[in-house]
Amino acid sequence: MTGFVLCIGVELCFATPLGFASERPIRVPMLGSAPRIDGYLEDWKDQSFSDGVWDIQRLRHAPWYDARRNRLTDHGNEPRPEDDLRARYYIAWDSKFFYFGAEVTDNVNDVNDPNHADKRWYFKDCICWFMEGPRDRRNEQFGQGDNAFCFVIDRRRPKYAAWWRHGAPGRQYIEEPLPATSVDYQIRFNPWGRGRDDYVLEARVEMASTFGRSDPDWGPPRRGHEYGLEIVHTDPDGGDYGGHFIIYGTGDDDSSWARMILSEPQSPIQRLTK
Ligand SMILES: [Ca+2]
Ligand SMILES: [Ca+2]
Ligand SMILES: [Ca+2]
Ligand SMILES: [Ca+2]
Repeated sequence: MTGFVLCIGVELCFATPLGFASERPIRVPMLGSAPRIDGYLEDWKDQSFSDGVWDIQRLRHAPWYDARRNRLTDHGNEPRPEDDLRARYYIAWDSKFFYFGAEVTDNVNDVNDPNHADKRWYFKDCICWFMEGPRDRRNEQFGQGDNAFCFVIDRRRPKYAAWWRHGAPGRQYIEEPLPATSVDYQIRFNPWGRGRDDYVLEARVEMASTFGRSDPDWGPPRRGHEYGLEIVHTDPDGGDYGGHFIIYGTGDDDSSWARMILSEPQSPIQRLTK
């Protein structure tokens, strides 16, 4: 007997086609005090959710890995794959905002897109948090409740560098800059003094003016609320479409995104004396 025969009702069949979306959920801690958005994560990263360093070798063993979509490109004279792109990602929440952080090793900063359009963040160095809130069991592609908060790693901070792809009731793929009043972010380059194109990204996005617009069912955040989460990190490094990490999901289908639960505050890891 196969697993498909055991599907009871439409919702279960939708919820489990990819296997990993129903794995142990990501529990994202609430912050007790609001961070300063200054490009330094030390004021909150130990209280946030992070599951360590991601590089292409680790991705290769993740359940959602697909070599066509999780990829790096070779332009000649490349460093080791892990020095082409690797990162730690951080996420937390409070009563008004989601907080996003990343510490990134990248060999080349590339934000020049030969066919630039404001919405083409995925042809530039960019980190994008895909989130559905509230999470439901419908397969949607940037429909109601789906939001992508994208940060192009551009020293010039153009208006399109903080981008919002989202849905709304009856609408998909609305593309616009994040409203200036909804977002705050900082990028700090060469944070460790070993590579001029390494960077730290620190950002916050207001929930009510984003999730509240994409889904009338959204309500102010409470512990236990369930969201969907995927991270897309792009790294063209010259040329057109280039390197991609896709973490916790397989792309735009929100039913593939990980379950994420708003959770209680978390104390930093304590090290023992022996
Ligand atoms: Ca900070
Ligand atoms: Ca790179
Ligand atoms: Ca890059
Ligand atoms: Ca959905």
